[in-house]
Amino acid sequence: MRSWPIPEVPALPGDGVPLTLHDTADDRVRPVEVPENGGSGDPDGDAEVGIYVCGITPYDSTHLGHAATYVTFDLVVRQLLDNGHRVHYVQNITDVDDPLFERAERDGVDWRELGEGQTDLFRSDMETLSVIPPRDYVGAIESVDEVVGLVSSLLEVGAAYRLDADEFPDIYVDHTFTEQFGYESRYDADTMAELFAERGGDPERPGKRHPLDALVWRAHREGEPAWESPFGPGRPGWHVECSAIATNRLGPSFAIQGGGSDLRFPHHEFSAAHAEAAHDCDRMAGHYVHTGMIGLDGVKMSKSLGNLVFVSKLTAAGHDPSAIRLGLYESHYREDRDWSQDVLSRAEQRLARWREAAAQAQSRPASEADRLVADVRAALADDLDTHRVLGLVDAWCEDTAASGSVTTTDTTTETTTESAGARLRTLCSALLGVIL
Ligand code: 5CA
Ligand code: ZN
Repeated sequence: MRSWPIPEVPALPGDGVPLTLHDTADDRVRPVEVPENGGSGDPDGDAEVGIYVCGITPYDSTHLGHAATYVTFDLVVRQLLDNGHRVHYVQNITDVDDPLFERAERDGVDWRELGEGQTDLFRSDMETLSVIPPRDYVGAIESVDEVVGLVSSLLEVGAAYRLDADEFPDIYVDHTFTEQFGYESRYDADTMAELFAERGGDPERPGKRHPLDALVWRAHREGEPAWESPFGPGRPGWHVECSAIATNRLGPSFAIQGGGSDLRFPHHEFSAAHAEAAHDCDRMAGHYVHTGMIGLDGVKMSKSLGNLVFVSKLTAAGHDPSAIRLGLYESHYREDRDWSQDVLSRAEQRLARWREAAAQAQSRPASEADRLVADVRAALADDLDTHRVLGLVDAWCEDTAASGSVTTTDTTTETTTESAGARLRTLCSALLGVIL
């Protein structure tokens, strides 16, 4: 599926700082594993850093929670590019799923049209926010064959089984097939059982080997879309969609699997387990990275409460996309955090101050920004510490404002294309996606 245009990402002089990120599975911050020749431009593609981020289910897009998650992984991509790595970024669109059908039914629209329209809106919001697009942007509809292939492999190795006795011969995966099941989320059995039931699982379904086994192929029901397969007409389960799309493009194991913390369990646990069972590998992703949930004025932003703030509404009202980014950078990406009018106002004031400082520093040598560039790189490399980044740039801008009236005696700066102001703009654009 087409994604959206690539924003301009200027090259920042100097050396990048290797990225460390928190991994949910190990519960610690550690270096992102990069293939040995990751920066060598090896044309066979082996040397790329593989990233898979779970994409939207296309309705109610793009709210600030979605934006926060995709902007976070955009920082990851920018940071890896700054280190000279080649990145293979893959993202899906869950354009076949129950919540989408339910919303289409409620609104009296066709589910395909709803999905396409909302995916279009998402693309334009990502473009507005200067988010670097995935190289592969893949819908569930267009990857049904891939899921069929993976389900076939799961049946072949004996990990999957069908409910033969049932009216609907759905296919499930025995979650005990891989010994490492549970390593990704690290939840105990009770928590897993609770979250599985809460987040789309069907523990009570008769005929399953274990309550926790997850559906990978849902046999056709009247009124539901279906595709042909060797195991009869039906449609893909949710978790296996991401296993198939990710591993078919990035291989059985790759650097980063990302998404919001609501996907820590069951979604990422099962996506990994299905892939590991089919490919006989120990660990699908080197890092499982999860963003905190965005709330609105103290209440979790949720589709059911309808307390959603949409990117497109904010930008239509004249709010600058760079201010939206700065608002999201106020707190650490792993924290559950609030969006509010105050956050946006503070971000708009900050953006204005940074722009003013960039203009004032136009007549100063670029070397005056060297320290700032190094410090910002280090803060981002430290598990994306955007809060620290804002403090660093704020302080630099304050210093610039305080000494703004002093005119430089260095006449060469007048003719240099790179001034401290230009360097600040390059820094913000390249690493933060913020346009000054
Ligand atoms: N299609 C699936 C993933 S395969 C899905 O979860 N879709 S979604 O539309 O519900 O969410 C898209 C992404 O935004 C997911 O990574 C999800 O974790 C993240 N997300 C959803 N709500 C929030 C929120 N309030 N705050 C932060 N991230 C959120
Ligand atoms: Zn997913």
